Amino acid sequence: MATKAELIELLKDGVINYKEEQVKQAAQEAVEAGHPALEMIMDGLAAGMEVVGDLYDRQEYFVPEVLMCADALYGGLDILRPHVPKREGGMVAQVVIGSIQGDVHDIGKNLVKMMFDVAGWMVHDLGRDVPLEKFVEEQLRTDAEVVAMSAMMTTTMLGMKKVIKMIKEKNPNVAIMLGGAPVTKDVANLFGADGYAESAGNAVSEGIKMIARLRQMQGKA
Ligand code: B12
Repeated sequence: MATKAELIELLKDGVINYKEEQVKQAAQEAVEAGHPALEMIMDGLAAGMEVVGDLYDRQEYFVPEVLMCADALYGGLDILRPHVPKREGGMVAQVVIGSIQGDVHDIGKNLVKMMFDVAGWMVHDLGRDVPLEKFVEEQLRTDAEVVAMSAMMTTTMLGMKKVIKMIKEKNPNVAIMLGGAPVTKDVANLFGADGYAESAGNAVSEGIKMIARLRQMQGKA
């Protein structure tokens, strides 16, 4: 029986070297041994995908390899995700989330979605390559307090500025959060967003802070 550290390494290595079966087996073993699923996801699967990003940037990997790595990651995520415990007594809030129009990158967005979900939020996931107006429509339909958008390309991130303008025109009482590799705190401020988080790990705490500010402004604090 492999140790927790060995399983994390197997998950990471399996994503990097697109060994989907290895990832699934390690994920299953981690579940059976009762290891914390969230740690397995973040330190194993997500950490592996970060290495894949570097390999792609260095042109050692190309699109086909990256797609196989993503398949391996999702293979493990499907097994581990149901075992991440939901936090009890968290803030009850709603978030609309999606990857912006033109952008099919959704791995990071799905990790952020998972963090909101396990924190007890009601998550409305629009998926990827989401038309700009869809964010506005979904916010109005659900009356969600938070809209979270992900962009992984410098070209697509410009769409987020348009969405912010459209949403604020229709409903100023919404907190909008941005994220994704090319997005920085400065970009988020420049686009008129209410929040920004660098990683899935701090997205929920940023969301809670945004809602607190929103409620304070509305005199509901
Ligand atoms: C995986 C990947 C793909 C996969 C996507 C699979 C999928 N289902 O997502 C595939 C192969 C399909 C792909 C395609 C393309 N890709 Co690509 N891809 C990547 C790669 C290698 C890794 C991205 C990733 O998943 N990282 C791992 C996750 C865990 O990290 P993350 O996404 O950054 O997310 C974290 C944070 O950013 C944050 N976060 C993310 N979203 C959000 C949202 C909120 C609200 C918050 C708070 C936080 C947050 O939290 C996450 C977890 O901590 C990057 C390289 C890189 N170094 O990032 C290129 C990269 C993003 N791709 C790039 C490009 C150019 C493309 C293509 C145009 C390539 C092509 N020639 O066809 C196409 C574009 C297709 C399209 N229209 O979108 C460029 C973008 C360049 C730019 N700056 O504009 C990059 C940077 C590579 C490069 N250096 O050139 N790609």
